[in-house]
Amino acid sequence: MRYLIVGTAGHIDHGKSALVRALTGIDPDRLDEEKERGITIDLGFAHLDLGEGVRLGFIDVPGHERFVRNMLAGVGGIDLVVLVVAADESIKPQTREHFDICKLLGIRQGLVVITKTDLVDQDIIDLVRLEIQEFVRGSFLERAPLLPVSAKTGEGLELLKAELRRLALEAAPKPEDLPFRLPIDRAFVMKGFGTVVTGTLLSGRIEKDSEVEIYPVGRRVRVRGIEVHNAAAQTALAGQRTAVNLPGLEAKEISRGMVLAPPGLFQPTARLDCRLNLLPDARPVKNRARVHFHCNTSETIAELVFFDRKELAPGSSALAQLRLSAPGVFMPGDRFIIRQFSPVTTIGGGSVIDNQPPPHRFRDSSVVPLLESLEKGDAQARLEWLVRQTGEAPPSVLVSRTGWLPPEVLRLGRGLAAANRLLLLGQPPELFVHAEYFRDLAQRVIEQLEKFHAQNPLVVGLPKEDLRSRTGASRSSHAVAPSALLFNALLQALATQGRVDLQGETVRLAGRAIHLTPEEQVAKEQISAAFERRGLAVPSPPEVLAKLQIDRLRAEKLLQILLRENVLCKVTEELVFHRSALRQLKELLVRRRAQSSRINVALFKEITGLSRKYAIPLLEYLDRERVTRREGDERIIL
Ligand SMILES: Nc1nc2c(ncn2[C@@H]2O[C@H](COP(=O)(O)OP(=O)(O)O)[C@@H](O)[C@H]2O)c(=O)[nH]1
Ligand SMILES: [Mg+2]
Repeated sequence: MRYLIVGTAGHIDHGKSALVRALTGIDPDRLDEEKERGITIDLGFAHLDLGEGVRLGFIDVPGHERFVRNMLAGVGGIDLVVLVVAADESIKPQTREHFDICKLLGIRQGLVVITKTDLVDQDIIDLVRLEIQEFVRGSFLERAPLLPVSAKTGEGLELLKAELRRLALEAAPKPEDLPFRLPIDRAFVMKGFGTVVTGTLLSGRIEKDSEVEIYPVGRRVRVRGIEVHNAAAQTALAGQRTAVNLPGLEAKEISRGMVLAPPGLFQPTARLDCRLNLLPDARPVKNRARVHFHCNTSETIAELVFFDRKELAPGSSALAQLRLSAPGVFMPGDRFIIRQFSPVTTIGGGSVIDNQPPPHRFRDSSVVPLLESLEKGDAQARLEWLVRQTGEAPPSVLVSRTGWLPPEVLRLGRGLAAANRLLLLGQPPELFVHAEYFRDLAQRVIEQLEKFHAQNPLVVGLPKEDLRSRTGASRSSHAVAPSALLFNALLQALATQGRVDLQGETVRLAGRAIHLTPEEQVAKEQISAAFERRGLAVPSPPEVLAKLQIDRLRAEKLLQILLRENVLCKVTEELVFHRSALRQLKELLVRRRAQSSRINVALFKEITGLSRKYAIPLLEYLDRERVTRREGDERIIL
């Protein structure tokens, strides 16, 4: 079964709605106001079974220039366009605007219908035919069928159906192997039934009873029912006109432009890097111009920022960033339309290249070529480019940035890993890392360590976390520290290569030892001696350091070295003892145990000759060292 969406296009009153009704038997003008005034205001829907496995959904659009924004909400999902031109009026302004929109949206197939042929003579029809041929020259409709019909007499309708069937069988089907995406074009409440949303399913499939998320508001709901072309269904497939019943929602929570998609899979964004094409008859567009942005069924205001120019000339094309005033879910490849801010006319359109661009340095000359490679590359090249752009990325981010299913992202990632372009860290892969970034980071780690050792000859190494924050990304335009997962893998790799030594949380260059100057050597011995000489009644460290010939900072470092070498031992923040004094104290207690295994503070003070200031911290130290164990006011010597 082939499901395709046919959209009408053309000037008001040229017979679009009448044609849909004549073909399908369904009146697409469903609103009371539309029926009363005889004009189409909002989108209308109908469907037609053409046999041979072809089912068409029709989206009838309003032709009035005031309702182009409604037209834009419908035209995003169409596969085939029926450009309608009335025989008695020929080409009019919205014929042009609608056709421009179809071209900008990259619609590839369709046909032209000359309607109301019953109102004119054959030579007028021939004249209109010539005008249309001129009008579509060089476009995707250049070689398309051009069919005269009358919705009133039915003349030409059978031929039109045959051509639609032929085109439908030729058309490329919408992708089913992507996550589902249903841009909402209508939301309403049905009494006793709850909220219903409708749209054209752009990709994937929606199952009844499955959970969906409403983007960008983040509401999650279970699908209670599905209708495809007005018949209840278990599943809706890509390309089908779909109605979804969502229980427990207020109609006002949901509106045109929101998107139904798998829960948690996508990330709404308000910034898009894109290719932008300006229509030949538009006015030049300045950098930072505000425009109306229409994509799928959504509409918002956007600011245009160019990378390489101050202004875009009519008829030309450029890369640009769009900054949206409201976030939405957009995928690379999505087509959009821009309309001038005021007066509102269609001036251009384009396609999304990057839906989550990192902050660029806008004058950075590498941005444009990189975006161009992302625009042109195949799936694997694009995935690699996205990872390269930020250096590292979890698969979930890549799903959201590509719009592909997680297994597909993983499959392509594994291919790139096999080609040594990426590293996949974690099991199952939690992180994709670009191989060049990994090498750059390794280089930076070594450089940072060299710099650190040069500046701190008296320190063994750098704490891991400090080193990580000093190793910001060099590839990307913004310096972000590598993630802990990546950084640990990096250090492991460097350790395996014998380039760094890891000692707990400290990292140093392999083989790097501390080199003391003769002056420092002397000072170090003086510190050690100063503590040793005083036994347990030690001086305070600042007092010792103040007496040295070298500067305070280096003296502090020497003290640290002595502590690390276990020559000195820190018992509290203020009290540092020489190892030998502590050893003697322990021996004293062991001897004491021969007499009695119990000792209290007073006795401890007596046998050591120490004041309370030293006695209490030392006893607590002995407890920690399991030389003694506290029991009430006393201690047991163990
Ligand atoms: N005589 C004649 N009138 C038509 C034909 N198609 C549409 N009309 C009339 O033209 C008017 C506009 O038609 P409608 O379908 O609403 O145009 P739309 O604005 O393009 O949707 C209506 O009064 C229709 O009855 C046709 O083939 N022959
Ligand atoms: Mg109409």
